[in-house]
Amino acid sequence: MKIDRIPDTKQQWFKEAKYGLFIHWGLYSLLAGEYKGKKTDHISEWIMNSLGIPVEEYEKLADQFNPDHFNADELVRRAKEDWGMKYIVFTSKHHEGFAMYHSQISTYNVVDATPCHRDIVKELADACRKYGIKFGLYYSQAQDWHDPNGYVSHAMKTEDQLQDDNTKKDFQAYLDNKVKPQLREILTQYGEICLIWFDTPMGMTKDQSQECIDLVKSIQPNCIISGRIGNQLGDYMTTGDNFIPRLPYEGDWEVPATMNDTWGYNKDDHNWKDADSIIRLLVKINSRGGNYLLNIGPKENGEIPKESMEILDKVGKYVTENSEGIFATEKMDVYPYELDGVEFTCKKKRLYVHVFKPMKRLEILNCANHVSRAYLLRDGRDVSCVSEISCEGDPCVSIEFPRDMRNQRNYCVCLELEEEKPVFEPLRG
Ligand code: FHN
Repeated sequence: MKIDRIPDTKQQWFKEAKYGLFIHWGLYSLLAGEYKGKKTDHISEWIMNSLGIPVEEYEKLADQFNPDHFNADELVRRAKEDWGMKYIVFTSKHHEGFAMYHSQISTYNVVDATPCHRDIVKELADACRKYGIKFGLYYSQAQDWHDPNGYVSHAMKTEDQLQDDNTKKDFQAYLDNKVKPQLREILTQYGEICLIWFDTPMGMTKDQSQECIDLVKSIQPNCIISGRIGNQLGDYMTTGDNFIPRLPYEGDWEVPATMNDTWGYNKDDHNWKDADSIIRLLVKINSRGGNYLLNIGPKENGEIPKESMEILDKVGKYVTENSEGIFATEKMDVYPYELDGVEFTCKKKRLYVHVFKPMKRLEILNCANHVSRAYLLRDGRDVSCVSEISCEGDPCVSIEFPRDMRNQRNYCVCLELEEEKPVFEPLRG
């Protein structure tokens, strides 16, 4: 499909944000990937769909939702102060159709249908305001497995069956009677909402996507619309899950990503990425101009899995120590090359060299810049760096890493450039 416009959020905060926290939490978290002895092999928040749990049975899960370990204030504080994140996106309603806030449209919500009677969106919104971090909401606008007219995707079924199921529905009625009123609620009850993270547009027409956008903007004009509103109408491009675009991308974009293989909590998913890989992914995405929205899936009691906390703590250390080389960086014009153990970011007259493996020396071939000063972002210590012509006759910037850093990984060197931006020239050969 041809892309005929460059998505632009027109929101400076999003362009500078680079790193955010996604939270998938709902009734599916109670099941943690297993229902009546059957385990799902699909992402756990899809368990209702993938194990074919009837609506009347699934609804009853609400009776058990009582997350006495959930502490929105502490979670948000950690996201902001320890993990260095700039925005949070929370699932106000996922495909299961259950509202994690106090909705007047349907009693199938966390305040009216559960014993805890807590408005989770409000708790998070208040904490975000307190700590000064942007707050956005995920809302599943097309799929709703609880509403008779919401779309259902059957991952296990054939395309024909899928068409059949959904074409019998009055999707417009669902849009008018549930989606739009609920969007109005989440946009009027919780103060500023920085973005609505729409998802899986499925068969939505262009007009239907536009109706949702118009409604959002009529209430909060600065609220950003995710790419998954469909029909290429989003304010930014949302990549595939865990997918980094292979080609340079001009507009604003974001990669939604997991730390293991699921979004909602799954007690059997132990396939955690290590913190080093996540740090590298973050910087790689930032280098190419994108934001990294990294997910956690709280347990039924609200506890955050300790594996995700450990990863976020380690990544947070890198992010806070090297924040200058991450936040508000600009897209690199070129991806110099796939260098083993190194990524680059840049900002105005600075090139940041992120080092992810032990190194003595680095030759940045093709780089024709003149470096006036090089130093470690971590502590401001000077690093030896020269701009030269390599013995083959090509432009090159060479860095000698300080002796005590040569066995270390995960640090960043800032190169102050005489030129306005990084200049990479083809090798002359
Ligand atoms: O189906 C959803 C999935 O559950 C999850 O919310 C992800 C996050 O990007 N979005 C959809 C799949 O792409």
